[in-house]
This record gives sequence, structure tokens and C-alpha cells, in this order.
Amino acid sequence: MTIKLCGFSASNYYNKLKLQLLEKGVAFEEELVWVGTSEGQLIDRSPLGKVPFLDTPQGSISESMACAEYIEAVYPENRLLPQDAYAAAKVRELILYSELHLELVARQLYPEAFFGGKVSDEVKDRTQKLLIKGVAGFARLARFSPFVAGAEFTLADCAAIVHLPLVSSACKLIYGEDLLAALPVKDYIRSMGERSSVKTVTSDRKANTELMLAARAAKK
Ligand SMILES: N[C@@H](CCC(=O)N[C@@H](CS)C(=O)NCC(=O)O)C(=O)O
Repeated sequence: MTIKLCGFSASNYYNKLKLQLLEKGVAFEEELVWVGTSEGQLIDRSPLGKVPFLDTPQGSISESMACAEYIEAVYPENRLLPQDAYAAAKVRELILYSELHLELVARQLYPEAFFGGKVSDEVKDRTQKLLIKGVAGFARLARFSPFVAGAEFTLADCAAIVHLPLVSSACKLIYGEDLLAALPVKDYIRSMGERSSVKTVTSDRKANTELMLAARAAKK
């Protein structure tokens, strides 16, 4: 059975799953699907029109966490979720913190930070308060010893590797300050960058980002 990862390589949530598949050594295909285009067909496969989603022999699955859990269940080799229930819950907890309390909050800043748009001062202030709180919570859980959840590379690393640099960059661009600076994120990202899975994802991300920005510029 071959699984198909659908979406585009500039997307951090797409890359979370791509890292998982590469780290597990699972054979997979990729289908380039942009968001905001051919919406009619996209929502049949991903109801909110978001990527990533998976194409499986039984049908599609959206939401990266549901996809990640499916991948772990169907391909048990090179487990990225510990077998122990408590340890696995701690990995899931860290992923939720990095997504719900960091990335999704920082996402409010992306239109201005990365796409030439404007974000109101009110949104910036509210986002800053939420991020300060989110970072404090995340800092209490994250281990960075050497992996984000502890001694083993887990699904939490697949999430942290793709989300943390975006949160840092958005904060630097909007607030002139990296709200993650007190954590060893830079060293962690540098050391994760030596993994071959991360090298692949990074080079595909750069190529796809150029494509995406060129397409946006052509539309204007
Ligand atoms: N909670 C979703 C987030 C996915 C997400 O926000 N993907 C972005 C690309 S990085 C997207 O599809 N944005 C288009 C949209 O929100 O309409 C997941 O974990 O899969």
C-alpha cells in the first residue's frame, strides 16, 4: 500500500507529516495541492480546504494530527510515539502546546510578517500576550535533551522542527524580539538540521516557497 501526502512543501503542517514519513522510512507519494484554488474539489478531500491531507486506500484524512496518528497505527516500524501510554500522552501534549498555544497564535501575525499584508495593533497586542503565556507553558514541558520531548526523536520533534522557527521569525519581524529566545531553540534547530529527513524537507520547502511567492506576485 502506498500512502499519498497531499499539500505543498512550504506548509509547516505538511512538513510535519513529511518528516514523520521520512523518519519512519515509509514509502509515500506526494501530490501538490495548493489551497484557495479548485476549492470545490479540495473540500471533498479536506472539508475546510486546508492542507495537509492524506489519500489512503480507504479515503482521505484531513488534520495533521489525525493523519499522524493514522500513519503511526498503519506503519508501526520506527515508532515516533512511545509505546508507554503516559510517555505517548506527553508527546501529544507537547505537540498540542506547540500548535494550539504557539503556532496557531503566531499565525495571526503571518499576513504582515511574511506576505506583505497588515495586521492591526490590537491583534498584535493580543497575540503577544497569548504568545508570552503559551511560551511559558511550552517551556515547562519542552526538554531539548537532546530532543524536544527527551531522549528519543518523536512526533513532537516533527512538529517542533517545523513550527518553532516560524514562531521565532514572526515574533522577530513584528515585535523586534524573539519570544522563544530564552529556550535553546536555535541550537536545537541547528542540530535537527543535520538529519537527512530535515535536509530534504528544508530544500523542498525553499523550492516550493519560491514557487508560491512567484505565483502570488504574478496574481497582483
Ligand atoms: N490544524 C490543521 C492546520 C493546517 C493548516 O492551517 N494548513 C494551512 C497551510 S500551512 C492551510 O491549509 N491554510 C489554508 C486555509 O486555512 O484556508 C492541521 O493540523 O492540519
